[in-house]
Order: sequence, then C-alpha cells, then structure tokens
Amino acid sequence: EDGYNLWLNYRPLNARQQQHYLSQLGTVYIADKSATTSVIKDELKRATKGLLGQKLSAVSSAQSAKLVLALNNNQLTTPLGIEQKSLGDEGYAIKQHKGQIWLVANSDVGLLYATFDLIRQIQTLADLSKINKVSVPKVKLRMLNHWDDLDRHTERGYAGQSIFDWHKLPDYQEQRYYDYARANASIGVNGIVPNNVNANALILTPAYLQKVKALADIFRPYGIKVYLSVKFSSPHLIGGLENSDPVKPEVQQWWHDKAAEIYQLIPDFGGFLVKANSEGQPGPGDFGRTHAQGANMLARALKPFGGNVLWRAFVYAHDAKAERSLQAYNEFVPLDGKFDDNVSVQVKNGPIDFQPREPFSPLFGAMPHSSLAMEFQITQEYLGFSTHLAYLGTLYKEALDADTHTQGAGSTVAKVVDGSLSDSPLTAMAGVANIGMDRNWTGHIFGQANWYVFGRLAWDHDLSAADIADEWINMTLTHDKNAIDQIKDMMMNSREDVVNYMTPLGLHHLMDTGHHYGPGPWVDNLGRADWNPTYYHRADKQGLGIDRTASGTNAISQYAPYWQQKLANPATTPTELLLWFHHLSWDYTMPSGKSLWYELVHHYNMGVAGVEKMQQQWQRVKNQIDPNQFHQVEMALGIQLKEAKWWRDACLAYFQTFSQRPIPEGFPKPVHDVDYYKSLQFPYAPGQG
Ligand code: BDP
Repeated sequence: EDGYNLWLNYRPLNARQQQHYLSQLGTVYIADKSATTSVIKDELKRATKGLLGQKLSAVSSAQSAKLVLALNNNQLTTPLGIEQKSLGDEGYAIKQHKGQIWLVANSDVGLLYATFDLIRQIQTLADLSKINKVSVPKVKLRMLNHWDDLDRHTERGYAGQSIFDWHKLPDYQEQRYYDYARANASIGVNGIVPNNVNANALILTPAYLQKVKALADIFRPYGIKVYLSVKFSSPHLIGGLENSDPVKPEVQQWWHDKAAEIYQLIPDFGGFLVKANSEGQPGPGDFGRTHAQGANMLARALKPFGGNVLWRAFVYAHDAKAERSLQAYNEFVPLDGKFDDNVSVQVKNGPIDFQPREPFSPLFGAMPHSSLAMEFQITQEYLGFSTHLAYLGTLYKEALDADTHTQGAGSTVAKVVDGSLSDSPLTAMAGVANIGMDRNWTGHIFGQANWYVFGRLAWDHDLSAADIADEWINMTLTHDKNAIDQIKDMMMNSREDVVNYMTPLGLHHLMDTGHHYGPGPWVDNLGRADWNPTYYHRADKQGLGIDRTASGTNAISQYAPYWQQKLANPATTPTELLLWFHHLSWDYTMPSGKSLWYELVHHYNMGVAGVEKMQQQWQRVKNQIDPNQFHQVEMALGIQLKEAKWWRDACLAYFQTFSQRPIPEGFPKPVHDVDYYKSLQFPYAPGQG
C-alpha cells in the first residue's frame, strides 16, 4: 500500500459485507448520458469491483434496477417527491424507495457527488436499508489554492514538486490529473487554482492559456472549474501598457480582452485569485487606488462571462504604523459594501498568518455587506511541514465555530462564510493545498486527512472533526474498531500537541526565518519589525506576551463589544489565547493556580508527552495497518518527537534568559543552551518562498 489511492482506497470488504451490499445494490440503472455520467460509471465500477469483488450489472430500466441514478427533471423521480429547488445545482438525495436505492440530483455533477457519497457509505460500512438523506453544499465555491510556480516549485509545499507539469502541457495529460480530480470531486471541491498567489504574469500568455485549457477540459466532467492567480501588473508586464492603473480605460480594456480570450478557450472558467499590495506583490495601491477599485475592475471584465474574483485580504504594509494584526481590518472594513457582487474578499482564518493557533480574524462579521471567503492553510507551513502528524479538522472547526458576536450570540464565523450573516449571495472557502508529486500525494499519510477534512467542511461546516476523522480512517486505513478509536484519538489531540510544543498559551510567530522550519524566537534582525518573532512575544525581564488591549496595540477594539470586554482582562481571556492579547508577568497566577512560567514549561512538556502518546497508540494498531504505511508513520512520529523536544528546549532555553527562573521540579531541563539552538542552520529546508 503506497497511499496513492488516498481515501478512494477500495479494499475488499469481507464476504458477508460484500454479500450484504450486493443484495442491496446488485443492479444499476443510470438514466442519463454525459461526460460526467461516464465518470460516474467508471467510479462505480472501480469501487464495487474493489469493495464488493464485482461490478454492478447495468440494466435497461429503472424498474428492474436496485440502484437508480436519475436527474430530478426526469419523470422517473416522481415517486420520490423530492423538491427540485431544495437540491440546488449541486445537491443530491439518496433515498431508499420500495426496495430500491435512488440517487437524485438536478445536475449530473450532483449525481457524481451522490455517487461518491454512496461509495463512502459502503466504505464506512453504513446501513443502507433505510437511507434517506438530502445533502446540499453550504458554500458555493469550494476551492483548492495551489501555491505552485510554473517551474514546478511549490511554495510552502512539503510533498515534492507541483503535480502540474506546465512544460509538458497541454499535450501530455498525466493520469495523476484524473485521480486528483476524482479525489476532489469525492469531497465536493469544485474549483482549483493551479498557480501561486505570488503569481507569474506568464500564466496569462496564449501559450500558457492553452495549457490551462487542457487542465480545465480534464477537470470539467468532475464538476471542477479552473481559476487562475493573476499578477495585478500583467497589463504592463505582458500587455506592453505603460502601467496597470485600474482606472485607466486601456488597462480595463486589456483585462476585458484577456477575459474574452480566456472564455473563448474555457467557457466555464472560474475567475481570478489575487494577492495585491501584499509582501511585495503589485496592486491598486501602487496607483493610490483602493482594493475595491482593483477588485471591481477585474470583476467587471469577468462579469459578462459569469466569472468571480477572489481578492485576498492578507495585507500588511511595510510602512504601516499599526501593529500587524490590525492592518487587514483597517484596510478592508472601510470598503465594506463597495465590492461588486462577483467579488469575494478571501480572509485567512486568523489575523496574522496560519499560526498553530490564532483567534478568528476580526474581519469576519465586520463586513456584512460583502462576501467574505475563508482561507485555510492545508499545507503545514507552521505545523511541522509533512513530517508532523497534525490533523487540522479541529483547527478548522475551532475557526468556523468561533462566535464573532457581531450580530448577537450565535454569529459564528461559519455563518459569515456561508452567507447567512451577509447580504452577499457569493460564498467561498479556500484551502492552500498540501499536494505534490510524492507517491502518496501529501508526504505524510495523515496529511491526506487534512485535504479530506477541508473538502468535507467546505461542503458542510456542521460536520464534526471527529466524525470526518472516523470516515477518513475507515476509508483509508482500517475497519478495525479498536484501531479506529486509537487513531481517531491521535488525530483529535494532534493539533493541540503541536500548539503546545510550538506556541502554547497564545504565543505565535516563533518560527525561524525564511523556511519557517523549527524554532527561532530570538530572531530580531530582519528587514521589517513585523517579520521578527520578538515583535510578537515581547519577552522581557517582567514577562511575556503582546499587549493588544487598550494599553497596548488595542487590537481588541476590532472585535465585537462582547469580545472587547472579555479580552480586556486576562482573567476572562481564553487561556489558550492569553499571550496573544496580554503581556503578563512571569509570576502571573494562571487559572490553575500556578505561575505563568510554570504553565509555560508545563505546556511545552505536554506537547512532547502528546507525541510520545501518539507513538504508543500507533504501536497498538500495528497489526491493523498496512506494513508500509505503518512504518512510514512510525518514522515520521520519530522525527516529530525529536522536533517537539527541539521546539520545547529551544523556546524554554530562550525564554529562561528573560524569566531568570529555574525549570520547575519534575520537568526536564533543555539539553543545550540557547546559543546551540541559535547556531543550527537549514539552508535547504523544503518549500521556501
Ligand atoms: C505566508 C507564506 C508565504 C505566502 C503568504 C501568503 O509564508 O509563502 O506567500 O503567506 O499567504 O504565510 O501570501
């Protein structure tokens, strides 16, 4: 088992289970013909052959079939009485009806999603005898963002080169593209951006658009649209215009013409993703224009063709006076209501940058007249690359379930993202992909679970992280009940372990420079203050943490009054975010009754202990896991333990130079002094920008 099949790993069920499902599904009728229907047939064949030992026999009428797939506009579905409207463009129903199982949707892509759901039911050994479900996605655009360069380098990618081989496209169409599309369709991902947000203008040249068209043609039957990251200065760089000022008619015309050219090739092209005026990328700010002016210019070029703009809110200016966590809000909130209806402002889950733990970004809930898209990072740039086991389902849920209180209690981030709390109909969720050419796609097998959970939550944010982990384990690794419990427990605790051994109690941005691999809390010499870890932890003789209350940067003022009140006082600030919002003395009494210094040491050690526990749990499931996969995870956990100790020791050795307190009784002392940790070099760490 090399992991290539991901969760679409159709291992044979036991004979009794096979018999059971064959008696329920033995014959199939598919009342439709299209490219997507062929995909459905292929997948059903593949899944039933693998899982049930034989494919279903196709029959020529619905009456004689056990399994019926039908479009809702078809007369055939009348007996089910399913409200056509309720399913929308992509939703579906799976219903037991007089001894038959019906899959019904308004579109063939809806039927494809239903098929993958049915397969998942079998893979997770669900009872189909009374199945009666309707499933409709809560968010419209469910997208993967690849930070992949045209030379196949993947920025912050830890699983090998980019899967997109631009050099060989459009002629050479890898099997991997099809398997990638199957995997995405199986979890409801319906849009992909194959190129880096730090965009190369070449992507919009005719030769590259031919390559993009080839990908779009492959992905179309799977319900997946292609979008592109575009460089705002493209009119100047590849169009020969003097500059790319968005108010200039010739610049607007250039984008209109470019859009027309793209749609000529790709009639269902999704639109543009833009990183503008951020980390050196060009943008409307270069000409004194606002983000809204820049975004709307692109949106108007795409509008006649039905395309959308995803405009990123990840901005922090190098000359800004405000503390970094304040900047996106400062720039974007005044623009609320000014974006066109085919623009979504894409916001990272937290106010800084994909840290192991952040509070929710205050933009969520603060722009009720705009579409706000969620951007999660699936690739583990700040959570141990592809060597650490960190299930991100819990992180995503924490962010989505966070209550912004902007429209009273219950104003969760999820409700902002799914449009219930805004007057914009456009809704979107994006995940920065963790996929590369590694045989198992994600480097670490458990990285697959992060791709999986992203898609499942983008479809339905009400699902629980534990249930999704359960599905994934069943589909990917094993059906053994005890093993599932052990592995699920590992997954559910893993992200908190990482938080504890890297950045406990609200600490953040302690990583080393450039590659972001390993600890570097001492770094204070970078070109910009807000690139330095010291900017964020503010350790001194008195204590630790950054004061973001009114006596400090006043970042808490960007949250709803409910939160302002709570966050103003350390005693009512959630412990896990304490040092995000407060600078506290080393002797500050924590809710446990112990001092801050004690709890800091304790948390770092809990993180390490958590990895040791995962190692033990993994050993317990040895007989239930494919030997190759078992060994890979075993080796990775070995690395993770070493690195957890490295993080703990380096950070504690460093913070101890300020706290001047001994490591409390019962905890190990750092193995080396801080100079040793400072001296470590990682010139070829993967995935650097
Ligand atoms: C940072 C990454 C950088 C990305 C940037 C972004 O280190 O490589 O370009 O985010 O989101 O976290 O644009």
